[in-house]
Amino acid sequence: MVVVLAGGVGAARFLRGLTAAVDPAAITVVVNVGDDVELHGLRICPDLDSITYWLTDLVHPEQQWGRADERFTVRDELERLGHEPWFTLGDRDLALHLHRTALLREGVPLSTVTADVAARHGLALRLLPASDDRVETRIHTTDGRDLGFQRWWVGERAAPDVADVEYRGAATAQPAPGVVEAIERADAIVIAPSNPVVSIAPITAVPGIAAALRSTAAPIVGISPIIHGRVVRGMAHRLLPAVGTAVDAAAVGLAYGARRDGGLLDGWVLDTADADGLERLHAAGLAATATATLMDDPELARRLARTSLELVGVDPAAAGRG
Ligand code: FO1
Repeated sequence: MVVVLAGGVGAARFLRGLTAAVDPAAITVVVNVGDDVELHGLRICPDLDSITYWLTDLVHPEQQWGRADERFTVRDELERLGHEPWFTLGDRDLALHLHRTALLREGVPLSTVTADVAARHGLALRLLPASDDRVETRIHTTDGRDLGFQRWWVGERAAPDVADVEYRGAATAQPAPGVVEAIERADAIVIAPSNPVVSIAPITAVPGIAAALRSTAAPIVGISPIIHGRVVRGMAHRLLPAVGTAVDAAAVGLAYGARRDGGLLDGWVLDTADADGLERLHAAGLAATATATLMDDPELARRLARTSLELVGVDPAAAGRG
């Protein structure tokens, strides 16, 4: 069984490759909930939804979030009712938020709601939110404001400089049911090429998850979300400096750290453009390789998934039987 720690879009592309290399029934994805936002009384889970829409070919292909073939009649009416449309919710997407929020209001845990939605979309792999508790990524800006992640990223286009990032609620959050067991039983754990600061860190900030990652016998391999000093998508370059990490593929791997030094990783995968970083990674006790990490097509993503598992001695076929 393969466990993947995942955020949104970068992870979804990788997962499309992983499901071609490993039986989806043997994949558990632990998904970030720090991006979640409450709007119009609805709980919106961008990372869970992006992965679901991507893997079921429902995602809006250019945006890579939200639904394709979408209409915005509700958004337009809300605007007439005085609601500023800073966060675009299409009609089809809204149906999911209404469905999820109604179940949450009845006391159904987010993990159960997620399993329900995944089943209705015919997802073969298992999606788990990192926690059923609220973990909220807050951006503290250098001009003294405390912004919800979406307000900073979407509302202000990531313009305000970042002083630091807070994962509010993480310290007391419990891993969602199944997360610790999946990590303990895994044949391999993959840190997807997601944003280290706002996608992966809110997951590992949950104490029970960090402890399970430290104690599991499964090897842990990550893929750099940075290629040649640049993010593939999103805004990690605006956040890494705020947490003291250079916008550099090897630096991110070293920031996650080698397990022998109490860090997270056994292996780190760089893009061929960053092969000069391999030496630093080996010196830190990490297995490391450089390969094509830009997942422009499913075949490249499949090869990347295989290379990542093989780097830490895991045969994708065997992992698929776990
Ligand atoms: N991103 C935007 O840049 N603008 C939006 O209006 C927007 C709306 C939105 C609605 C639902 C959803 O699931 C995602 C949405 N996103 C939007 C993307 C979102 O900010 C990102 O997917 C993640 O939170 C960052 O990875």
